[in-house]
Amino acid sequence: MAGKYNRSYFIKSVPSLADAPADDGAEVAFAGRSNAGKSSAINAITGIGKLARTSKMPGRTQHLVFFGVDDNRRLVDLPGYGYARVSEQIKDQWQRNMEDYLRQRQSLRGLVLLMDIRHPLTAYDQQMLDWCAQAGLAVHVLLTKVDKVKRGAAANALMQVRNALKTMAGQGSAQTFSALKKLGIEEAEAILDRWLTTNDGNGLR
Ligand SMILES: Nc1nc2c(ncn2[C@@H]2O[C@H](COP(=O)(O)OP(=O)(O)OP(=O)(O)O)[C@@H](O)[C@H]2O)c(=O)[nH]1
Ligand SMILES: [Mg+2]
Repeated sequence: MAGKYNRSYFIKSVPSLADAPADDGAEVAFAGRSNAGKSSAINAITGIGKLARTSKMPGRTQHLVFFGVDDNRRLVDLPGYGYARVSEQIKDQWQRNMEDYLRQRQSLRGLVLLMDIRHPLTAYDQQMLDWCAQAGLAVHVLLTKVDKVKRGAAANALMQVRNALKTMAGQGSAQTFSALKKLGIEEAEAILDRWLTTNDGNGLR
């Protein structure tokens, strides 16, 4: 059902986990290489065009950005990685931030991992998958910008990623996605719905 996320709102943008909102309720995070389309995907799924800031210039912000879906549920736009021109110091900081977040965040129900369909499974993507497997965290891969490739190439990339996910200990799934053409929104929403439904069976209305 469309429109479940359309009342989402900005909560806060923080440089590290210490400043994050209270760790209660349920949360889903969006991770991926800089420029993969994390912020665009959040905007497409919520249907709120300028909720998350998008940019043609990768690697600008290293903040974790929290959005409320309602009082108990959040979406998080994580810092992008793999941008060559950031310093080693920032890369180290990113690693610490991500590991802390994935290990410590109690309310985290699953990770949406975005990969540009033209360059899937980079070393950093693999590292994210490994961390999720170690943490027993569910992962759903969005192969973004599917509007940029031909049907056959899209199918190949999807197969390649699904094969990589099979080797993971945790649960993993994948789909193709386009924020631009609004492709794959309902499939992605269904995953969020499942993850964000709390233990008392209290789903989103
Ligand atoms: N063609 C096409 N372009 C897209 C799509 N999604 C995002 N983009 C473009 O890709 C660029 C990066 O998108 P963002 O959503 O800002 O990427 P991000 O992952 O949030 O990047 P960082 O915040 O730097 O980590 C922008 O120019 C978007 O317009 C898509 O589905 N199709
Ligand atoms: Mg972004």
